[in-house]
Amino acid sequence: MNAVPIGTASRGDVMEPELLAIREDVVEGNRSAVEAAIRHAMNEGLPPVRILNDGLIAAMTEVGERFERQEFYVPEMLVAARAMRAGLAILKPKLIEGGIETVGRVVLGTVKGDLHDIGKNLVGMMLEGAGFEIVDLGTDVSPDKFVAAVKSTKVDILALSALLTTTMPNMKATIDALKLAGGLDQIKVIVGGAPLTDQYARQIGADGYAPDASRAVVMAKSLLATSGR
Ligand code: B1M
Repeated sequence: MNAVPIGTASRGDVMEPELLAIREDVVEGNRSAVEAAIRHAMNEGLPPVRILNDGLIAAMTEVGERFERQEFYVPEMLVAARAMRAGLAILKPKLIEGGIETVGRVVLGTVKGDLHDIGKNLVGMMLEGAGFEIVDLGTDVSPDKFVAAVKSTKVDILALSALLTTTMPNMKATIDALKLAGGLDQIKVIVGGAPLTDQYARQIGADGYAPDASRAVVMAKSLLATSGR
């Protein structure tokens, strides 16, 4: 592999040019270039998790920073997000490779009022890769819709995502609705999303919090283990 030291990853490693190209193409919202760059990085043998973390996710962090500095507006965020999703679609089979046996069923969604779904989709992919069966309700999901979904089928985990401080309270509303519905105490609730903290998760009555998709898998597995599954 051609690892030219033209950049540095957050952990101080040498940043491969393939990853820098992915970042640049996502930030520019150049979908076809992102697709080509992902394929190239995979062909060069870069691990899918590095392509994800140091390429795609790093690019979206940069997009968010530009938005904060008012160098980017919603349309730029949107095209960058579309480019990232196109790249993720190519990476997905590699990320979920190895998941064979169903270890539990997860109902997943982004809470009401919130349209962000890239992180949620990643969580779904990683859980799928770990052997979970995923029922993805999408974005802007009301508490009632979550409750209806967990009632209609046997569910082990309810996984809620929120990216906005204004929609975080809808996680609590969903957990409250679940409690109110009754008879669903065996369902473990995991929450996550950039503005969340472990403390907030505990405050709203969630069973677990995960800061990223891989730790969502660890959390989901440990909750099932402690519930005796
Ligand atoms: Co939005 N947006 N956005 N946006 N957007 C943020 C979140 C923001 C931080 C940008 C900023 O100001 N720096 C800011 C929120 C501020 C706040 O509330 N704290 C913001 C804003 C303000 C808005 C609007 C209000 C803008 C406007 O209209 N004025 C608007 C709201 C629309 C709505 O939802 N009602 C809006 C719209 C949009 C787009 C539609 C343009 C687009 C979303 C496209 C899409 O998702 N399909 C968008 C984008 C792309 C972003 C940023 C730039 C990137 C988000 C992203 O995809 N990150 C974002 C800035 C940022 O986060 N850097 C921003 C990559 C993704 C992999 O990370 O989603 O954090 P993330 O997921 C991670 C973890 O959080 C975690 O694991 C994931 C993978 O490791 N995780 C979980 C997530 N869910 C989890 C669940 C779990 C466990 C872990 O368990 C269940």
